[in-house]
Amino acid sequence: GHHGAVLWLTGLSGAGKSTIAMGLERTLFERGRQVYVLDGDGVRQGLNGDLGFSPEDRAENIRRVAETARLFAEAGMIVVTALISPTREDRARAREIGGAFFREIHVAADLETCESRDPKGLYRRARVGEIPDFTGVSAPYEAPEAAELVIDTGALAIDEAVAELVAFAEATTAL
Ligand code: GGZ
Repeated sequence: GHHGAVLWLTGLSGAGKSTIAMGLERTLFERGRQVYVLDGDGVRQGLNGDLGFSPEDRAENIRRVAETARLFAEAGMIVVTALISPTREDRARAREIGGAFFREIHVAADLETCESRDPKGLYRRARVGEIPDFTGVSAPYEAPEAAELVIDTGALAIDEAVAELVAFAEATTAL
């Protein structure tokens, strides 16, 4: 059989969290698994539409997504979250909420790589002061020290990164 999980992706803006989360969702769906992606960008349009990017608001964003993810995981789904979740403290709280379902996955690309990609032009705008408190530029990102999985999206192609995540998800949710 199979059981639920919370696969908690953390990493800088532009590291590829959403892209590989969607790749995982597609692959697992094709294999008949129940999988759902909770994307920071998406939940900030609805459930967390009242929250900004202060440390307090990020903490609340992360807490709500962790609680939501846990509900889905309890129902047997594989939940993939894609939030920057920049502080160790906030991720430790998410881990507590997720309990045995929780797996931390560092989507690791260094700042230089993410900034050179800059798919939405946000780094450029952050550098000229148009976006305050931007993670990696004017707000901190604390890399995980003991993630269950590190995916080097600076070096891997998208399909290779997705394959690593798929293998991890299959292994961690098989009974
Ligand atoms: C970081 C920001 C900011 C600031 C807007 N800092 O790459 P994106 O654009 O599409 O995704 C990022 C998203 C980050 O939201 P999260 O919910 O993942 O963040 S956290 O876990 O810290 O709560 C980015 C965009 O929102 N964005 N302003 N100041 N990212």
